[in-house]
Amino acid sequence: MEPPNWWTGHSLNPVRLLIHGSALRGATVIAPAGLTASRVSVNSAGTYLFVDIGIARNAKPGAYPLQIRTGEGIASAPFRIDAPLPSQGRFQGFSPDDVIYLIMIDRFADGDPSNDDPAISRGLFDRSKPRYYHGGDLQGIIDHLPYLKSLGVTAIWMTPVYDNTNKPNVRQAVNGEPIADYHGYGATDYYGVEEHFGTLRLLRTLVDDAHRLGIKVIQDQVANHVGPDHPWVADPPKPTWFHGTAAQHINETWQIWTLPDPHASVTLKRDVVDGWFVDKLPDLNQEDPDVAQYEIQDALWWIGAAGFDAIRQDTLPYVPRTFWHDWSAALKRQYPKLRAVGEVFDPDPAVPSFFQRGVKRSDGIDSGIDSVFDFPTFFNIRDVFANGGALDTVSKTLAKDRFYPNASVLITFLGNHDVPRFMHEQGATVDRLKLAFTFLMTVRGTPCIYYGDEIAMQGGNDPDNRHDFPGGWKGDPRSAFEALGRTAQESSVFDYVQKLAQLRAKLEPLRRGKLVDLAVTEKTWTFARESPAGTVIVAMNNGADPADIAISYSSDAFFMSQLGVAADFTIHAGTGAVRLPPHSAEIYVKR
Ligand SMILES: [Ca+2]
Ligand SMILES: [Ca+2]
Ligand SMILES: [Ca+2]
Repeated sequence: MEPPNWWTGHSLNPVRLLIHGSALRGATVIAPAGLTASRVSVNSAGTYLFVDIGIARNAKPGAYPLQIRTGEGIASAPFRIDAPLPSQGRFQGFSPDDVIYLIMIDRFADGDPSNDDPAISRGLFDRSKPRYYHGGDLQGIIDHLPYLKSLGVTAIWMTPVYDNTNKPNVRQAVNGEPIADYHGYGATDYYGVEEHFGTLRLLRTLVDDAHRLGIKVIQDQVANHVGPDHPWVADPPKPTWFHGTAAQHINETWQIWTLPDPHASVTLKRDVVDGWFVDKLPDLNQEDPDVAQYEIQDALWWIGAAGFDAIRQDTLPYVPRTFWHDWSAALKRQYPKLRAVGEVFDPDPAVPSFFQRGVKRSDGIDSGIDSVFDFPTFFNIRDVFANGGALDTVSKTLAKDRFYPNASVLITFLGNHDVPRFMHEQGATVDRLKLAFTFLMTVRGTPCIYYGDEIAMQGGNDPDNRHDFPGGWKGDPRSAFEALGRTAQESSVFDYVQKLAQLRAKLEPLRRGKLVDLAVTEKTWTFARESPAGTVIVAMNNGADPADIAISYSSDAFFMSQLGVAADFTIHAGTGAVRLPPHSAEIYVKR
């Protein structure tokens, strides 16, 4: 029964249930008092039944079992109406006031060794294998919320909690070796919590505990595709449920730049939207209204069931924009403050900007999606700060903020679970990582920290970029969650990021101020963040030598340094000067 429950007073009513069973052909549905059943349809295999359930305005929370009748007999299907979770302190969205922290659940901390190798999915746990479960779970995150709080994190984004396959994933075997879907991106049950991670009840505890500490929780959702082992693949609820079948489908081309391209053919665009991701992941057909409604309800259900504040949508461009428009509208109708951010993996601002809400694009559609990840500046961060590229590359990308309906809400980041870690770059050093963090925490947007980057963790391509956080497992030789357990290098980066987060929290212009470029060269950059609350100036030296940087500013003023890297300075007759060590930055507050 999907969903297993719905809520009183919900904006989506009736709710369309999908019931899985056998011999359902010709079935009728009888609803108890308080509910009405209509629009019944059954697939030709008799294995799936859709029914619209209307909930009376005065219906009370409780059990409302449905009767399913055919000529062969009667079955009872459990269904529940619940009172909604109080909205106070939930469904809060996110904004540039936040600092987000991305957690790969399986790799962060093992708070409950009893779920490491559950009976139902025995054999997928092996810490020596980088593509197997390692034991990290929801309890591990709960246990380390105080660590995140102390770092200055105000929102966590966890990789998906959906139940993934209980068997080795042979279709995505690497070098002939099956893998485990420990990452969560291959749902086999859109209404279940992965048993390696915990339960729905524990998920709600995590969200509530985080909220008590002033930390929001962003759910990672995947509407584009399911895992290869989803039962729908062998037995679809409708013939049009997926784009094609496992045997016959389009292979996804990844050419998402064709979607805003005025010259791309219908076929090119269709291959992006209808293709199976990596040729393996069954692609849902959101143009079928039953699929669209199923997925909209599923999104609403997780928010309502767990009390999440926001959604991160995986593989956003691979889903029709009409769907995102309807999906966003349905979520906002029920949760007006909820926010969604989409993954649009492209270095050219012309592509991610196409997917942000606020304007009807060439296809006549406003996606409704609040924000997108800032992949263009991510690529710049690597080129410029890790590898010594010209600093004005960044300014030139920021100049393209004009493409976005609202660039101030983009999610900025210097690493995530799909790319090698910053410290893996050829030119990376701790100083350069700190400089990249300074950029992240001082430019426009909402910064997102990938777990472990705050202690300069190493790692190349997936899965090498997903090592276990040191100290997250019983028996680990040391814990980087504790100051005393960190190496000197880890402490140096952690303390610096913590300081940046404190400054960002304290200095409103760093979060909400207008970004004003003052001067940029190949090696140095100065910019201001200006808001009614004040002015902050950031100066950067990306060179290998100390740099004397002239700062032009409109009025005479005294600027105090905040990081202790360089001295204070004064603006006289429109100019001042600072001296910065190699690969360093300073933040100045106007007094
Ligand atoms: Ca565990
Ligand atoms: Ca599972
Ligand atoms: Ca698709």
